[in-house]
Amino acid sequence: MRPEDCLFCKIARGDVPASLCHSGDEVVAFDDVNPQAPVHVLVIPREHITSLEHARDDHRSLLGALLVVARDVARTRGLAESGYRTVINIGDDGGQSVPHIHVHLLGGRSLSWPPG
Ligand code: DGP
Repeated sequence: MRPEDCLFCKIARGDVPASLCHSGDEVVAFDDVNPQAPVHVLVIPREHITSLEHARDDHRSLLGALLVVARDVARTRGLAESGYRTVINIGDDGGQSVPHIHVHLLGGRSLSWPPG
């Protein structure tokens, strides 16, 4: 998919509205439109990477940055003590529906395990 056609690239560029909670040089975070928990934030790179499976070895630092932003948003939303979950869905069996890598940050309630 071309970045011009990608929904999350459009959100990162500001072409599609979203409730942003982080907007950095490399990483953007925003509330999920269909929240599965009281806090449900998506953390994405500005660079279009289709999925973790499409990430290159030299994306190592950027992939780490996604988790650091997720942690910081979790702290800002008051989840540090209660706990939270980060999830990356990959491909069809992983349940990925938007082909732009994203970390789900979920919290604010007790989350069951294992996932379905
Ligand atoms: P996944 O299934 O892992 O690819 O998660 C995609 C998530 O993206 C899903 O939880 C719903 C969310 N989502 C889809 N479209 C939009 C949108 O236009 N805006 C926002 N904020 N979230 C979206």
